[in-house]
Amino acid sequence: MLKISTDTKVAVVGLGKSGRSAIRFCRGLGAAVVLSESGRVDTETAAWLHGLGVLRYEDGGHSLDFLRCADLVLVSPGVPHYLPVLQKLRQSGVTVAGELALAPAHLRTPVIAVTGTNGKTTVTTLIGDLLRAAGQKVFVGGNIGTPLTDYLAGPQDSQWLVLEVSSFQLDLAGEFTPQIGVLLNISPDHLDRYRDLGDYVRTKMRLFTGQGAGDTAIINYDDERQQTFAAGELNCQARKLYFGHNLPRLAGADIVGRQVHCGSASFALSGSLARSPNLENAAAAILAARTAGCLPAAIKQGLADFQALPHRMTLVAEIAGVSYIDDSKATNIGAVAAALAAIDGPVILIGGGRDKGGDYGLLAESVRGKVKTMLLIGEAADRMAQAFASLTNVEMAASLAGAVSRAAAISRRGDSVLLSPACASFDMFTGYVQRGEAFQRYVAALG
Ligand code: UMA
Repeated sequence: MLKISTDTKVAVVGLGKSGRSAIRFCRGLGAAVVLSESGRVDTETAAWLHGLGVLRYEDGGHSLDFLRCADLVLVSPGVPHYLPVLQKLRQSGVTVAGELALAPAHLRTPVIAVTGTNGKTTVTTLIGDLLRAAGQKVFVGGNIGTPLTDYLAGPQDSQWLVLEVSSFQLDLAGEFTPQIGVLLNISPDHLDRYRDLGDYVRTKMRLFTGQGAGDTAIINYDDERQQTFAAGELNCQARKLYFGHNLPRLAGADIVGRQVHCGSASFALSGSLARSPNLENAAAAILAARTAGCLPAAIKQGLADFQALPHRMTLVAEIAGVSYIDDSKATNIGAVAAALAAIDGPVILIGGGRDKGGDYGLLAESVRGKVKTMLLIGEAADRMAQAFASLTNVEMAASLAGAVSRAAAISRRGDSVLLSPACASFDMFTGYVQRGEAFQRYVAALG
């Protein structure tokens, strides 16, 4: 078990949110800490490091000589775990881990961990809301934006820790084991980081592998990949519960129309939770909350109060009978397929951005007959144009602003203009939030 003490020499790799939090946590326990960062450390940051007692750092890259003085190399999620320097460190006996690996020794609160390709943030937030509605004290964190080590460094006074967990975090999770693990769905994503889809699927299933008989694995019954894995390779002792449609004699949350039946209780969903994929997300969250002991009445209250998160199928405006929808969070193919399935009527789709190595061909059936024009922006535009030119009318746009004004010019009453990019945003924006906000501004300017 990975335990930090005053005797531990830690090298933190990457100085983003996770790295900064890890430094605070390790220094708080009196460990000797150094930092390795691929970017530049400016004078203000150097002063911050110095103030925390981090007396040595390297920037502009990661070197073996610098890192091998550590007992533990603590790697930020955005740093690929297969970097040659990390592999060499492992070979020479240095422990290389991510923040989740610190949980077994340092965490005193039970964990509900949520992973999946899409819907993680919504489900993590919703589970937090449902537990709070049931009067529980909850800390919500992880990939959602507050690193686990922030919680570890504090009083740990919550009854439950609800963690959004990314595949990047699972790559180096060590013996991390949640009491309740929720796997929402798996579709191709991050194939610029994983060898192939199988590699990505195995990483996601890692959530369950250490679980014991007292733990619960919540699995998507409708997801064939999970079914196959659960029936075969998944070797865990946990109780398995399922969410999905028409569960045959399986314990879990059964979705029938807009209702979720869970044991003897039924939950009627409304608003944004009543439509796919949020319907499935809500079923997973209800099941997790019931497993954590929440009573149906409290769950119903939490569901009724839930506010949909921004940039996920958000209706921005209706102008001249055309709906403008911001789905900037759709950074992969599965999310775009779900978005298109949720819209009735013709769609003008704005897509593109930084390519993540996915197979756009998987969207062929979703696009055919539904997308009347595709407006492409960013680095992936050429690759996407090749994939879709035979299926729909494809046009290139120099910017998101240009794509919005072109969409307004060609749209007709009853159409939807959908920003659902299938790509990361980092070629043109700081993140999906900035991209979605820009879309909303351009749409407002049309009005
Ligand atoms: N860096 C290196 N070496 C490298 C690569 C990066 O030193 O080889 C440095 C960068 O220069 C930068 C730092 O590492 O200074 C960035 O670290 P990071 O990318 O791990 O980012 P953090 O700010 O620590 O944020 C991370 C998660 N980021 C990623 O997984 C890419 C955040 O998830 C998470 O909210 C945060 O920890 C708190 O837990 C974001 C994300 O995009 C939202 N996640 C992906 C997703 O949801 O698809 C997985």
